[in-house]
Amino acid sequence: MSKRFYITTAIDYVNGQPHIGHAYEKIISDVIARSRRSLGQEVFFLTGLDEHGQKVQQAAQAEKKSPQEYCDALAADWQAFAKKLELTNDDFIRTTQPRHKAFVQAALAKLHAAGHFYKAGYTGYYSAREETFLTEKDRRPDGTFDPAYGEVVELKEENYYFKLKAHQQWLIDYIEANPSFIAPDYRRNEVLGFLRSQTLEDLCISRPVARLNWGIPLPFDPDFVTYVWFDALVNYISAAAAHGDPTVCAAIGVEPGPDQPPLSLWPADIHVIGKDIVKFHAVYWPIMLKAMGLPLPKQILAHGWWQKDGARISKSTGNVIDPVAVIHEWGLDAFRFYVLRELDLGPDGNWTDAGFKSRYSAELANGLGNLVNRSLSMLKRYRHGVVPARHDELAADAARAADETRALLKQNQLQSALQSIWGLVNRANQYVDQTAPFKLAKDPSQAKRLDEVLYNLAEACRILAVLLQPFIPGTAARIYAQLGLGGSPSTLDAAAWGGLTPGQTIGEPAPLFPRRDD
Ligand code: ME8
Repeated sequence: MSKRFYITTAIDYVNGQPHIGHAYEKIISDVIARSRRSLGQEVFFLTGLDEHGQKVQQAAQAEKKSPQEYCDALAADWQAFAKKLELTNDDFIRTTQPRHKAFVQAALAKLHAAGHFYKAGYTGYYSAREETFLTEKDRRPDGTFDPAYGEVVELKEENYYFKLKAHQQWLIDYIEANPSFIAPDYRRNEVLGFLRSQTLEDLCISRPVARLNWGIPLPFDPDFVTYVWFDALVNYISAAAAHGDPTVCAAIGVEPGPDQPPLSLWPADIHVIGKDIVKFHAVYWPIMLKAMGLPLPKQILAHGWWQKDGARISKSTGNVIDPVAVIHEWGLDAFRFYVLRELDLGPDGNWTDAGFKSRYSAELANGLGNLVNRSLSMLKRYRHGVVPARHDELAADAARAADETRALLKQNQLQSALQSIWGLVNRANQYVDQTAPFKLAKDPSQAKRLDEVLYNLAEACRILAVLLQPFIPGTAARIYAQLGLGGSPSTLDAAAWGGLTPGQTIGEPAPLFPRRDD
């Protein structure tokens, strides 16, 4: 049983509709998953929903629904959204599924039996919005708490705590010894800075049922439910167990799920998450895994946050971007392309409608779209759509783009890979202008030269489809269809020059990204 490349996303809270930030994270993860498949790896891509906790309970109450009814209705929308984005996820986990709940309880029972928890009283401050306890240290200089915490109330209650302190030095050593564990580097440095300067507080892993009952009951004390983050993080391994992962099943002592043959998934290769939840993934999660006797994921990859017109996206100020509306108006691939091309993996991004239209027009309509359309239309017009004899004038340019793309995809450098691919788009468009096939067509003595140019252009289009497949798979399939090739490109190996067979007839050229005046 060979281990699959296992990639996960954050699981989203089901307390509203998906927004650009959710879409972005899932698209990045999908591109990485598709890239790995195109590099020949077996992949398992997991995404899903975080359905427990106070936020969800409150949102359900506001709609006068039971939390489960509320989650079921929204989960259908979110799953439809994943389809709309054409995500190639292999599973979709919901933390209210029996398979997940039973696993969380098994993990809690194991940790409890091994003495990792203790019960203690607490008096202090609590933010319901962030589902987190606050201390005096969290106050701002003027004595108030950040408005992001919402209403902060004073609480006095007993809870179960997970001993974190004892693992602090081990975690520092681990992060230092494994520089690629947290990416990008500046996030790793933030985590190290935090761990070196502050003593870890033990993590409260329960909530009293009297205050919050929408959660997974602690298996060893029915008066408590599991803290939503403890429940949520475990999704990465409960899903692995559900598919029979032997490492996870053995560590927690659960029966493997029904998959035959069972899948080997853990440790995850990449957890893709947003910058706001790095502490949960790079501090709490590694310690939880260590306590459970499991290896750590290979990488926590933290992306930045989108803003709109330079301001935080917020429903109350109205500066939201509805991904479904953008996709409806411009098409899925225009949306996927923009978020991947505009924002490198790490820093924050700024969505502007003008920026979106400008990339659509320059890079998609006038760049890629124009190249494919004029190349194939000329082949149709001048050669009845029959591919001429092989010629290698653009072969070196195509090989460079393919080599660069391959190397960049291995490092999850998605934006740079697109830049490299557009190097070939621009080169091929320039080649059309330099060779002027429309002029060659008027001169019968130039027939051989015209054949050469048309082959180079059609083959460059084919290679672009191969390279673009992980990013804009629908467009890649359309280019293939217009070239008269079946299906869609599957592996990057197909980017070798000369794949187009002379004598073969192409399909019907049609604009990929129609020019828009608005
Ligand atoms: O944090 N730009 O869920 P969530 C980019 N359930 N990314 C954004 C964003 C923005 N404007 N807003 C949110 C949770 N995100 C937990 C995760 S994982 C075990 C549990 C990202 O719905 C955010 O950074 O609040 C996170 O990675 C993801 O969307 C889900 O956020």
